[in-house]
Amino acid sequence: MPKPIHVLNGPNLNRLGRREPEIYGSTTLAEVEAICRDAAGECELVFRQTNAEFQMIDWIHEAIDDSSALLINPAAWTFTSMAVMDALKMYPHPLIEFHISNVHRREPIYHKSLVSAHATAVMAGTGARGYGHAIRILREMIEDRRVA
Ligand code: DHK
Repeated sequence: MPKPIHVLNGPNLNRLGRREPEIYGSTTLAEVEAICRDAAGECELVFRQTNAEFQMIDWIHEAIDDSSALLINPAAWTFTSMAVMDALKMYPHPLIEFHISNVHRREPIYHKSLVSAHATAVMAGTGARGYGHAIRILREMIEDRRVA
């Protein structure tokens, strides 16, 4: 039985839909989860969000041991957390760093990711719909490894 794809979301993403809609759009986190589950098809999916850094670290450790791929939107921790970076450095399977907004067109504080050097791929600026595309890409990456 293949291990699940894990989708982890960082701080303030629980407020999607109400949070700066001009930047993040009107899609809620629950709708993002539905987008992910639809894209996952028959693949098992673990979908989580936290505002607590220790919880994110613990979930990354769980994904290291029990997932086939990881889609993470670290949100603000992308730019601030060496603890999240150090945890993601241990991740051995396909990993996509995802941002709803194009962080490179925003304030300079959003331009230096601590995560990107440890990700298989980075997606930014697609809007919430990109979560579904990221899941489909991870499914293909998992399959590529299986047939390699
Ligand atoms: C979400 C956040 O909360 C910000 O801190 C990031 C990211 C951008 C996003 O676009 O999904 O900088």
